[in-house]
Amino acid sequence: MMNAPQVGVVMGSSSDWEVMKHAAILLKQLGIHFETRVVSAHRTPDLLYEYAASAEARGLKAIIAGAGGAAHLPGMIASKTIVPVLGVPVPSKYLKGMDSLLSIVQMPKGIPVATFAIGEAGAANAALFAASLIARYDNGLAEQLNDFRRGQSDSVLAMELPDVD
Ligand code: RP5
Repeated sequence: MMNAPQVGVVMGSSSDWEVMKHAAILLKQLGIHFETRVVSAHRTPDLLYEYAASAEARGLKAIIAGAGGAAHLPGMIASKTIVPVLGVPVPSKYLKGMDSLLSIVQMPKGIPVATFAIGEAGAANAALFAASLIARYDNGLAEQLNDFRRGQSDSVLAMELPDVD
């Protein structure tokens, strides 16, 4: 079980990967074991139920779920598991992800989905949030997160602005 995934990164289509890979990149950077899957709420509903229903027993600590359009994937996964679901609205062609955002964030009372920003920032922040959840019980990871924050601060402190002509 040493290398069992702690975080699931799921998305409605491989076309979501360009956004969702930013969650995977950060999880990898932090040394968190994760798995990636395409699970479509409306095109593979049986797979969705199986994935969500088995998540807790498989040891997942968080599920990052990204989808675009009528983005019911995060909410439907949350309906079948008490593992925390972190929803990432993927930008859509016509409504630019506003549809995805509202579909994910407006969960009716009783089944929560934590909702992140539209696009890459949301995917990256969902990974950092999953790391924060796990770090409550993992001192090594907590230290890594603090290092990450320090690195960010250092890079901003080192920023220089151009002179005016
Ligand atoms: C959603 O429909 C997916 O999450 C994706 O964002 C969107 C388009 O899917 P594809 O037509 O690219 O497979 O289910």
